[in-house]
Amino acid sequence: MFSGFLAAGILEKAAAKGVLDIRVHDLRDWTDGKHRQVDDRPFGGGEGMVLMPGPIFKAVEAVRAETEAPVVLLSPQGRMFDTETARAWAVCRQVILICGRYEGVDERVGRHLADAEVSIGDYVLTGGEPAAMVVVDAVARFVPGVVGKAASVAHDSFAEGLLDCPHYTRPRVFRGHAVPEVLFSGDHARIGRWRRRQALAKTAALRPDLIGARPLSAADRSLLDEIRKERKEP
Ligand code: 6GU
Repeated sequence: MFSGFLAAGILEKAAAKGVLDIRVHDLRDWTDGKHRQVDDRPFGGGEGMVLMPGPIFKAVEAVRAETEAPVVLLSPQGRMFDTETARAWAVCRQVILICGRYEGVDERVGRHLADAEVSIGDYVLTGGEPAAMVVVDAVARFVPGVVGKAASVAHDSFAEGLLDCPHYTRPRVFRGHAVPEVLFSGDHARIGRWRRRQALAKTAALRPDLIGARPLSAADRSLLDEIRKERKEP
């Protein structure tokens, strides 16, 4: 599942440059017995199988190279993964991600091995692997040297707590839809204000929760007031 993800694009280039080193481990390498069993039936009965703690503890103990490396269990029961968490993990020399599978993971993994339990959204995946790829990608963007221009990370959606402003390229008119005139004005201060206003308007319309989440500058507050008046809202 991971080979295509790691063999293309920005992550592959980062690995080739030596700024990123993503390793994938198979829990079955830490099992005993010829069946290399990683799961068993749930105590108390019920549907499905549960990942046993033994192979997971052994695997983490074997791959841990930094005593302070955060150990993260990926599960739909976790705290929501966000940009702040991505930034925090990007400065760690090692992060260990455990992918849950089947009906679940023995509770002792979350309680006594993992430092954090993290979910990528309110939906259930068949396993933690796609979630691990999401987390790896989001964290990698904050690792110095991974994204070409540090400025492109600094201005992305959520970097400043707002959704990103719209972007346009050629052609100037596409199927009758024209690019906003301001972008051809050559007035970079005006373009900057327009972009900020667009970002604020989009965030207020689609993600009002983000607007309340952090303090806004006086300039942002007056832009928001304008936007709200135009939308005839209180
Ligand atoms: Cl981290 N794992 C699984 N299995 N499902 C999820 C998830 C994680 N985050 C959201 N849904």
